[in-house]
Amino acid sequence: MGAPLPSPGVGPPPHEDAGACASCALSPGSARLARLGMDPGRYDHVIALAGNPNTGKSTVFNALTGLRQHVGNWAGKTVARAEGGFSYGGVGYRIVDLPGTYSLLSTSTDEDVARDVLLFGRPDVVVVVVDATRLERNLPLVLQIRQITGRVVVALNLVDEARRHGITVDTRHLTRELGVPVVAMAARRGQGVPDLLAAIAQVATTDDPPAPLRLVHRDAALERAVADLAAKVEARFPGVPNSRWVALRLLEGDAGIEEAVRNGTLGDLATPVEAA
Ligand SMILES: Nc1nc2c(ncn2[C@@H]2O[C@H](COP(=O)(O)OP(=O)(O)O)[C@@H](O)[C@H]2O)c(=O)[nH]1
Ligand SMILES: [Mg+2]
Repeated sequence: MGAPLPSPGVGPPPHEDAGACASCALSPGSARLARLGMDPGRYDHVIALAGNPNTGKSTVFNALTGLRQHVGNWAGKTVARAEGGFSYGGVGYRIVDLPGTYSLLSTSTDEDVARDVLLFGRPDVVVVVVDATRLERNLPLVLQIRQITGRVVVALNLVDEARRHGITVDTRHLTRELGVPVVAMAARRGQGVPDLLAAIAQVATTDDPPAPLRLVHRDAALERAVADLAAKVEARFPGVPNSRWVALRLLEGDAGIEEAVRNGTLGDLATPVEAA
């Protein structure tokens, strides 16, 4: 385990973005976007880009940063993350393209990296890219992430593909159900990018994000055990985010989390590192 996010506010000031989009071939709604490639300069907010494999995460990443990331370089825990930046409305964003993951309850190394960043890296916004043609397969991850944070934007991607299959998704209904913005996109064509940027800006700057969804267990004994253990985790690792989640994983016998508690690295994860 070990993939905390960089802290904001590091580096030189953001590039001036006035007029930068004259060359960026996006619709007028995104005229305040400046793609900053790998060098975002100083940034105000950190975005984590999550989602199942093949949902278009890297395509969204490239649309926002101007980079040409094909697949995230996440072959192992030590490999550098795909990171880039953009500025929007004069605000600097650093964005981290996570490896594809189906679940935060994962066992594979790649999925651990995504899980660690989402659970312990404290991103300001999590953009979850979902495949509109396979919504039922994609929603479990969205719901798991919603249990961690309310600072979520759902990028409902591949709506062009869905349309071809006669599938339409009621984004307003989904927004209501999930309690966070859902933006329809066909990222490969740049469609939906202006709406995505607006949603990211709104979620990044709100002082009052929706509360994380909280699953309360009907079994009183289990609920007590979770609360007890969560309190112990907090006492041992002060300030660790998502102690309830950690407690649940421990009760379920998650070997990775168990080891992180035993060897103390869970505490390291709670401290976002400075940017390189
Ligand atoms: N039709 C369509 N294809 C897309 C869209 N976005 C991404 N793709 C394609 O989906 C595949 C997976 O995209 P990629 O960004 O690598 O997904 P990732 O694995 O989530 O990073 C690639 O072939 C993309 O060109 C979209 O909006 N519409
Ligand atoms: Mg990718």
